Amino acid sequence: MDLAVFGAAPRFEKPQPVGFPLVEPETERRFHRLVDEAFRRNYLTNDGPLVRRLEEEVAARHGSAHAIFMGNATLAQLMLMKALGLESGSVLVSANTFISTAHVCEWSGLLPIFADLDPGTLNLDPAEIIRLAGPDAKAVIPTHIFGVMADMPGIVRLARERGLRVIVDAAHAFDCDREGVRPGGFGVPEFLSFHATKFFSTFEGGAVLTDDDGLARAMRDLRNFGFAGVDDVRALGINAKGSEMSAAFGLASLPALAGRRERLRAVYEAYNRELAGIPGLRTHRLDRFGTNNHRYYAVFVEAGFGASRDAAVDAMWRDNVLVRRYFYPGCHRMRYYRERGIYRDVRLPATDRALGSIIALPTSFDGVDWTEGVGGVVELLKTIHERGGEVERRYRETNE
Ligand code: T4K
Repeated sequence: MDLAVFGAAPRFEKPQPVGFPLVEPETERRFHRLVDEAFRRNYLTNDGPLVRRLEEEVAARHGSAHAIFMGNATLAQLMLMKALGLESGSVLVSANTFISTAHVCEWSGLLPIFADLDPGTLNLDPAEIIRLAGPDAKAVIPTHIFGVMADMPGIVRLARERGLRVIVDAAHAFDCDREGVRPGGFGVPEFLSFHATKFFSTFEGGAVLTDDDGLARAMRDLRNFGFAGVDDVRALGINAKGSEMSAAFGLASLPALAGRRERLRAVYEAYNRELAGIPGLRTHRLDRFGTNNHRYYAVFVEAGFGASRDAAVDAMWRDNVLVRRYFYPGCHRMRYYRERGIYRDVRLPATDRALGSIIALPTSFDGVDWTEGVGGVVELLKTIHERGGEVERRYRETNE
């Protein structure tokens, strides 16, 4: 096959993003029924019955006492940090995470200290707690990247020894587990994201999972301006509520999750099988320590592939496969942080190595079925490898 980078027609007619929203026809029909119900009830937001039902379902699925639904995961993290009284000092954050994880620390008045990753999981390396936790450290925030859960037993033990709080970015980890333990099950609060492109979505949305009744209560007040009751404000809250429409979409999606899991697992296995023989392309294992929702799929472009990672990414975009380099270049190298003196000398070699070679591939496809989608992506990667020298030259010519 020829490549679009050499003038051929794109392999896919429609752009294929890594995270195309998952909306089955039956999900859409259920959503409309729930929205009709909400209109008839004339109750659209502020802790309504659909939000409450969603919270019960999400908590039960994860074996947590509470799920507190919010406008998105960023706000969920912010409310959680506020409820825990984290307002000054520093906090250890994995550099390999979405930028919001670090930004929320700054919004909360804490200084993020960026930690290196464990190459096997791409998650915060627990040994970094020993290296980086200074006297003003208050907390550590690991992220379960691509649903592979962090070494929670190791992290919780080291953090407790140093008097640090642990809160967890479980944005990718809905329905995932580590040796049977789900997010929220390690004795520390975790927050989920229900963004449109996630395994489970409420358009925008997120939730904190916790077994702590007091913490749950505090977050419910904080998300609603700090109201503890009618005309009774007891905390500096904000508006972090999720609406009944968002909850309706979540509830409508729940019955479809078993089917999604099956389909995404089939995609994961097909990629593993078909990419195995391509030299210089290493696949990221998602289910070594537990089950995964397989919403993400990642490969590493290494020596022997023939083209660089960025040349491969450029070629794939031209063929309408909108692969991403999640979470390149790492929070520590984002301009906002990098240009400040305190971050200039941060060295995280394992993070730089992983994020310099990673490509996240689509796991759902627009306008083609998944077998054809996976087949097309694999064919593209094979061709880019076979014509690696030319792909690299063309990339350099067009980017000089
Ligand atoms: N922690 C972690 C580890 C996270 O990954 C995230 C969010 C958070 C915390 C914070 O969660 P929230 O506060 O958002 O609940 C997207 C999402 O905006 C972000 O929510 C998500 N992580 C992140 C991994 O992905 P971008 O900048 O990559 O999104 P964008 O707009 O480039 O979209 C990705 C692709 O999906 C595009 O090719 C377009 C396509 N797309 C997107 C949407 C929204 C569609 O085809 N349809 C759509 O409706 O951040």
